[in-house]
Amino acid sequence: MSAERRERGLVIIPTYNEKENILRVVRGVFDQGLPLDILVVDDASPDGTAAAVEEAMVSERRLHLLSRDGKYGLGSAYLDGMAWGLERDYDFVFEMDADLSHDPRYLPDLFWGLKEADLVLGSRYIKGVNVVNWPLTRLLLSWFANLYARIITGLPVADSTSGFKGFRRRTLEAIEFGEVRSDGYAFQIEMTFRAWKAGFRVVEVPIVFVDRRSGVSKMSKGVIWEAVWMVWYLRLRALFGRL
Ligand SMILES: Nc1nc2c(ncn2[C@@H]2O[C@H](COP(=O)(O)OP(=O)(O)O)[C@@H](O)[C@H]2O)c(=O)[nH]1
Ligand SMILES: [Mg+2]
Repeated sequence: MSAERRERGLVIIPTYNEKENILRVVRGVFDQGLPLDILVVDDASPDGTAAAVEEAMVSERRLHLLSRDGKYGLGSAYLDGMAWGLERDYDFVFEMDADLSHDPRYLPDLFWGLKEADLVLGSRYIKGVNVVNWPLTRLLLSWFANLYARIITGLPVADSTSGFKGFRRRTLEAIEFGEVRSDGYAFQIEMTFRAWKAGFRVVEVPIVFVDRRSGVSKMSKGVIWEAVWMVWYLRLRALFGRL
């Protein structure tokens, strides 16, 4: 690899029924003027999200689509997308929601953050609380979930459940995808925990998270319980040197 080669990134956007949002996010990402491609990982959305993406791909070479034949969950969508990215020569891989909760204008902060770090988290809780339009109950749940995860796992970050983040290639290469157990919010905690335990440098940059205006949440109550148990699993595995 030559030293002059410009580093490139892949933004993975998982979708399930995001037809109303996806092309706006795609546009917002490309508008940042960064050397980024996008991979949409769609789980056979009944609303035709994949068809909308395919149509846009005709005039946009940097847009890619991975179509899966059923709804297999967010964590597995990301892992499939990450494997796709690692098979190609991307230096950075980003995670981003399709519902405009993650404003593309923060991508430069994540992107440039990766020049210094191995994992950069877009964090809602480092400069106060930066969440817009969530009911108080959901905000409290998220905030306490982060406190709980921090206490149980020791992971020194303010927002371990954030799904807006970027990995350096070597960080992902060090994680054994077949060992990753979780799928919802716990997936975010688990990936960050594994990277941190492997000795990678994790940095947080502030973002403001805005709840979706179109479409509905795809997260079930089950993903909360998954996270409650998963942090103990991670702590115990790490304690016995199995991570
Ligand atoms: N491919 C895929 N994407 C999913 C799945 N579940 C959620 N998503 C996407 O993951 C992102 C976050 O989900 P969302 O419903 O907004 O979760 P919330 O913000 O926590 O309510 C969105 O882009 C969803 O379309 C899934 O099973 N498969
Ligand atoms: Mg959302």
